[in-house]
Parts: sequence; structure tokens; C-alpha cells
Amino acid sequence: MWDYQSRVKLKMYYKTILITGASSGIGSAIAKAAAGVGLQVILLARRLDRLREIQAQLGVDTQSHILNCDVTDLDALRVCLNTLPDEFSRIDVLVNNAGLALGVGNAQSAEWDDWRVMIDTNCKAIAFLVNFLLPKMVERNLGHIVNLGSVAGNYPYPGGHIYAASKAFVAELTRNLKADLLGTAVRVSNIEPGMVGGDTEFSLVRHHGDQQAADKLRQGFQALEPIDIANIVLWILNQPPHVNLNRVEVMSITQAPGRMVYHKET
Ligand code: 8X3
Repeated sequence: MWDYQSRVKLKMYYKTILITGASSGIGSAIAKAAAGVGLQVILLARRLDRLREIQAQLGVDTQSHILNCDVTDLDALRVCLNTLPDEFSRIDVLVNNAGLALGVGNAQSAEWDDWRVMIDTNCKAIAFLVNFLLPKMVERNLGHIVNLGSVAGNYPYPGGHIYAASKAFVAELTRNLKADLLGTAVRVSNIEPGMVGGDTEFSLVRHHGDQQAADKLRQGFQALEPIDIANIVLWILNQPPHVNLNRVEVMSITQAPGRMVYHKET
């Protein structure tokens, strides 16, 4: 395995990055990668113990700050953002990583509560964070919003329904922000990954904690790793200031559009 930092010396225009869902998987990989290139890191998630563990792994040279908050609690989120210590209050990069899928059945058998939580997390929280931070970025004429969409937003598959629709929302929001940001130096990008394995809890959460079902999906299948996505984030951020990567769709070599997956015989 290789990582971007070891190959390329990055010089960042940005100073502070806020990552939602930073307590595991893709979020924590992005936090570590960002720390590795000298960014100040704000880690936002619900699980304080996990955030502390990640923070401890960022290294003594990294300035970091924890926001222990549930992104679906918009009032709490507003308070957290309004009470950031001075040195972290200017957020240059927002990575909207927090997101989840709940349930694997078809739409006609889905629970309303699962749909509600997906909409609150994958759509409403992102909309709120963008609404809160974008004016400040535009005022400074510096900033980058990196959204974590999904290939699910591009290709329908059975059982995708609200999850896939929420990721289509993220893609469309990104495209529309790009239109509104015309004439500013603020950048906006959407990363659209396929299945990601490693230490992500995505599959476990989607299967409502059924470890066996989550593991079965991964058997004989080489998914993307969280570090793959973190490397893409750094690559996007490190483009020259006049370059905006609008969208990056990525899947492992054992996945194809529409969630066709290749499982090696075991
Ligand atoms: C998840 C990607 O392919 O499992 O965002 O729907 S996939």
C-alpha cells in the first residue's frame, strides 16, 4: 500500500480543515492525511472516545480540535461552530463526509425511520454546513467544500432508493454550488466512491449491525480502502488555485456501475 504523502510534497493553500464523521473509516483517514500535510484539523463526530483516539494519532505537531456533535442536531451544530476557539474559527476546507445507508431491502419494505435518518444525515446536515460556512469562504475568497457523494447517486440498484437519492442530492448540490461560485476563488468538489472497505462501518450500519451479513458482502471482494479516498481528497485540494475538480467517480476494479461486483471464489 502506498500513500500520497510519501510520494508528493504537498504545499497547501489552506490552513484549517473540518471533517465530519471523523471518528472512523474515510473520515479518520482524511484527518490523518490532512494532518500529514500540515493542515490544522477539526474532527467532528458523535463518539468522543473515538475522536480522542484519532486525535492522538495525528501526531504532536498537528493542531487539532474536537467537535463532539451529532450532525443531525442542527442547533447543537450551530453552537459548536459558533464557539470554535479563535485559532480554528477560520475554516478553509469543509469535508462533508458524515453519511450513512440504512437497510438493504427494497423501497416498499423500508422503515420510515431509516429514510428519515438518511435524509437528515446525508442531505440536511450537509445543506446546513454549507449554508453556515459558505458565506464566510466567499467573503475571504478562499475555501473548498469537498462532499462525499457515492456512485449510488449515479447508477440505480435494487435497495438503493433513499440512500442513492440522497447521494444524487449531494451531486446536484455540488454542481449548483459550482454555478453560484462562479467568479469567486472558492472551490467545490464531489467525490463519488463505490464500495469502501477497511475499517469503515458503512456496511455494518447498513445491515443494522448484522456483522455476518456485512462480512458476506465483502467476501472475495476487493473494495476501495479509506486511504484511497483520503489520497483523492489531498489530490483535489492540492490542485493549482485555478483548477476545480468538479467530481471524481471512483470504484475498485472489482466493482462496475449499478453495484455489479466481482466476488472471487473462496
Ligand atoms: C456506497 C457505494 O456501491 O455500496 O456509497 O452503493 S455502494
